[in-house]
Amino acid sequence: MTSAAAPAVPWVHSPDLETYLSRSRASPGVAAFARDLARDGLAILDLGEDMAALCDQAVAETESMFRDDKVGRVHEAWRRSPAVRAIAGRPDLKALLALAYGRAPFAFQTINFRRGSQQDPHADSMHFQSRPAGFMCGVWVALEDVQPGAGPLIYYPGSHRLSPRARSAGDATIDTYHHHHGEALAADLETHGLAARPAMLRKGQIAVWAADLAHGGSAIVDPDSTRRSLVIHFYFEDCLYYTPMHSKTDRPATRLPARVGGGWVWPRRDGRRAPVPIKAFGAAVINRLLRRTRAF
Ligand SMILES: O=C(O)CCC(=O)C(=O)O
Repeated sequence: MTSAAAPAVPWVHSPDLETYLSRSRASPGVAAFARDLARDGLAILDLGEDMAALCDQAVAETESMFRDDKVGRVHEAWRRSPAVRAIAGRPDLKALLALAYGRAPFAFQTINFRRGSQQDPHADSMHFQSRPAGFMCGVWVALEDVQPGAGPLIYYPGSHRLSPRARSAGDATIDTYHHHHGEALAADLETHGLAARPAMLRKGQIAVWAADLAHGGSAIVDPDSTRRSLVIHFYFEDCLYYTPMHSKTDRPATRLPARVGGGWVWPRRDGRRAPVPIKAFGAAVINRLLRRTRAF
């Protein structure tokens, strides 16, 4: 650990978690949440009545974005939906993540779903990495009660403790990256006998998952079902952010993440601003312009 204010390892992944929790005087609910996240790699929490009302508002504000049946997911709906923006910026959520990780979180991406994603098992750290490692997490928000036939989110408890997920492309090329890492993860899960568990959340509940946790979407059994949900990806401040798929072991492809709500968060290394390659800067600018001017 560098200091209590900026640990080099997220507290939820630290062997000193219990000492930290007693020192930080976390409420019993928050302490239980942090322990679940440490043990399983995913923890579920209820953020109360007003969260359920915000979920209804988010559904009302985003439903028309799915008018075209081919639209399965909507990126960055926070730009048009005040409720999505409000959920991603909730002070209680940010306080919870700050306590669990020991650094200040910021949301850098939102994705809305109307139906189950049926996505193959993957770990977010295959796409989003940080230095120090592990300062990234996903937050899944149930915008309605999850029904068993609607393709619930699934996760593999304990999989976040397997060998670290991809930190660089290694031998994979950009074209083979997903296949390569998807297969390696599936083999790892089988070797360790880890089984999938469905996350049956009620409207307004959230699931927070660790960057290395294997998760995905199960098969949709009821073809008429909806499974409205919101995924928010968080990084933590004072880190270097990079994309493993474009990185070599000694050369991280640094990212310039856009903060949900506006602005960028400059990557930092050893407490100082890190250089952002011109390509990443250009990509961030183009992305911002496109998101402003284009339908989702
Ligand atoms: O909601 C789901 O079914 C999976 C979402 C997911 O895996 C992700 O956004 O990383």
